[in-house]
Amino acid sequence: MTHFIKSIIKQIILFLFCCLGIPGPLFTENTLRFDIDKEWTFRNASKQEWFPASVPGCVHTDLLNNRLIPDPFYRNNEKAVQWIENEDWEYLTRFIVPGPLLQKQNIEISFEGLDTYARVSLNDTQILQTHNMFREWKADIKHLLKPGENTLRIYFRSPVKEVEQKWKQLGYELPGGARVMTRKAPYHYGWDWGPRLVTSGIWRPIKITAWDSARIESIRFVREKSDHDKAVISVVLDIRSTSPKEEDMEIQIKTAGQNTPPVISPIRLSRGLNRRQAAIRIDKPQLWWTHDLGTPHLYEFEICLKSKKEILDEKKERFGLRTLELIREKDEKGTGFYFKLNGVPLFMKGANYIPQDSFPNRVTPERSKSLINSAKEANMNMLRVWGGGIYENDDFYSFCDEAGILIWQDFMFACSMVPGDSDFLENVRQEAADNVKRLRNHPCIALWCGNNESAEGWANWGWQTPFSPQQRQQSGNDYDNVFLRILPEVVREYDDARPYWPSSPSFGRGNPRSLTEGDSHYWGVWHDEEPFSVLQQKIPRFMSEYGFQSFPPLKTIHYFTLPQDLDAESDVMKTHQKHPRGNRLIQTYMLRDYNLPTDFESFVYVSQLLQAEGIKLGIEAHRRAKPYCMGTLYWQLNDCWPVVSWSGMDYYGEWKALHYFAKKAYAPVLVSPVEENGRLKVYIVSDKLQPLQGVLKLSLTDFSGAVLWKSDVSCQIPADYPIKEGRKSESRPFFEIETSTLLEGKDKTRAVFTADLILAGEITASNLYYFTPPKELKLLDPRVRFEVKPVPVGYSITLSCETPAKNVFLSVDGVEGFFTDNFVDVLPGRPVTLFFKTYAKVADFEKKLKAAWLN
Ligand code: BMA
Repeated sequence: MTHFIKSIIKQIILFLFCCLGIPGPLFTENTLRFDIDKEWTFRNASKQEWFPASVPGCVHTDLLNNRLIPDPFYRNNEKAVQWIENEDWEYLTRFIVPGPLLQKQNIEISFEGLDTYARVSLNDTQILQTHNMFREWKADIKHLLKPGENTLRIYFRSPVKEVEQKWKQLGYELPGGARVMTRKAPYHYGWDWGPRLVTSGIWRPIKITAWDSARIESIRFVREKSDHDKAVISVVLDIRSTSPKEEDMEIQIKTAGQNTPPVISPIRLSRGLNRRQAAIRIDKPQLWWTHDLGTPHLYEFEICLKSKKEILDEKKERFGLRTLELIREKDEKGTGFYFKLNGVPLFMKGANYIPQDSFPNRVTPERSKSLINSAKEANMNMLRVWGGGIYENDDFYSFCDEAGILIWQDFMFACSMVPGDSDFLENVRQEAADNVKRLRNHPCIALWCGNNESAEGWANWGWQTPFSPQQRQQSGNDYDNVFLRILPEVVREYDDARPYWPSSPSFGRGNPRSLTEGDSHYWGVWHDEEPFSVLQQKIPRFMSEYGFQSFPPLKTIHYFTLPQDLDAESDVMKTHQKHPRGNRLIQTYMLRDYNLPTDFESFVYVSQLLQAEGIKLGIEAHRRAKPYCMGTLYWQLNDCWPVVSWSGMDYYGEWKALHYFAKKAYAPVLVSPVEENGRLKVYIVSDKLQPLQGVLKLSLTDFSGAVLWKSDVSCQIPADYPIKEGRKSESRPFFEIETSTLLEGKDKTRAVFTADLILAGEITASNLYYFTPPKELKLLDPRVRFEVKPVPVGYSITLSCETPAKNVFLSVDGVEGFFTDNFVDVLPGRPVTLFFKTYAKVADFEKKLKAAWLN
């Protein structure tokens, strides 16, 4: 049976269903909602044949599902699918709306995401022309919708061809290239970690909403006041009324899980948009905290619009009670930059987030949830949603609300300047308003930031060189219009409680102010080949980017390669390495610290260690510099396809060595040994709000496990930021010694320093310190022993050894599961127990368990 006949039969069934007057599951009483997500077909606009399509979706995934293109992520296929961006694509569906919906006075269609240049027609009448992937587009369709079959047709013009003319007319080349003419995810055009896959399509849902007389258009919560005993929240509603005359109605607000009666507030509405508000009182309020400081408590409200006891519209929304301030106070060294959550200064620990897929429609809520859980698991309390991607789906922010993770939210501009014509500016204003309104009730959002690295590029990267003075002036003005005028205006208008920050970083590298004020991106390590140790010297107020690449796990590489591709320099591997000097930089750094691996598998493994050790060094330096430095977000948390990149987790969510290392380096209490001016110092950095008392157990052992030196230091660790005094505690060393005294008469290539912090009788934090780079260590065959035991959800594995086994990497082929720790150093007399969590029953687990370590 052809797709078309199947579709007709389904439509007939739906029609009969509706004639019987049985309301479908998508209906509330008075405001009716209907998703147009079925029976879609699509075609290349220059061809005849139609194929089934998914909505939400995109051209690439539809072509892939119909087996019309090979998987763009596999081997070199990216190159083979480039033609898609030059074509026009057409989507079509036929649908029947339920009878009751047609009876409503108002019927509106809304498109939550059309990517990008689309002409939308309903029953052969054009209803919209769209030109921004990030906006929500709406049209009144009451006069067009009919009983029986309706036809919705969306014609997408090639986003690349669309701007060719305009780009030429501009007369000068804006940094960023022609993509800057289009309000579409910048990373679709390729990035130094991402393929060029310029797709088109209906990437978010399409809905019809029908109602009589009035409906709630938007909701905003404003925290009026909150103390220990009570909080007052204003609920500000934008209600659209279409009644010709004034009408008396009421707003009713119930707080879920509270025994208090609902708040009822009478209102009078006139035709058009009405802003009305009601106040809710909460006794003994619970605040929203990041997960490291407390519970991310969320209140859920049911908000109803009623007319004469009839419910006209109802919505559920959540809100977290919290204050969040960006504090920038002048001090003797410059100007501080830190966040205060509920009055508590908070050191931000996290990473930069990019879209999880080149095709964002493929990202399920489960994938987002698991990614955010991984961030939380690694003790991160902030992610930066980077400006070259997308404003994420609502569920992404809901998961962050629940997980207690803050979001630094960029507007979607990255590494480019902008055009300045009035259409473009208006388009940007609408985009910002749509997204600020959509996201402002999420407590997780800490700040709105104008762009990524555009100010830095303009000041530092020679962008102005080819410009005439006039063009320079023009481009500078256009930048100011968007980032210093329009975006802050939108934030002020719709979300004035949140800070706006024009650009990340605030000052480019090389500008001394980048280290004394604002946020900073430090890329001297990597781009300029500076040693990792420079991260210990160039300490800014808030490090919002720094990073180093590694290869993804071999398992992931196997998904996109054939055996003959397993070489860093093969064509296929080079397609999956987007930084022009990437492999060379990895190798240069690797040679400094490691023996160059002789096979590809070891190269992959060592690349991960190199990255993890480098970033660990940076994280620890930033944390030791608290409160001068108050945040560290490395580049980057995740990937959008399988690739060699700066990520700590790959496209499949697999943890690289970096994510395991970050988890330890971000732990609430950190023990950090470091050599400074010939002295070995052991810092303790605590993010706990309570004082701690413990013992620091320090020892120096040789590679046979013999103790060469040891010392116990009792420690009174002050509470981080005692709230009452309102001051910030400094991190400081709790122990120090001349390195030469410690090592006197000992072989530093066969010695390791161990620092364990014992709190309440348990090792709460520990760290190891070696005195030479790994390549100089005299590592022998460690004779690792594995003791494996089944536990309720998986296996426990205890590793022990005779001489140090450095960075033991465990893997299990073909079994879904997760190691709670990995890449660990096992020392003689210091066994390590970790878990492989799996629901699978694994026959012969021990035989399947593989281990590798450094030699
Ligand atoms: C930063 C980011 C990205 C880039 C990364 C690695 O500048 O903002 O633009 O992918 O560096 O080069």
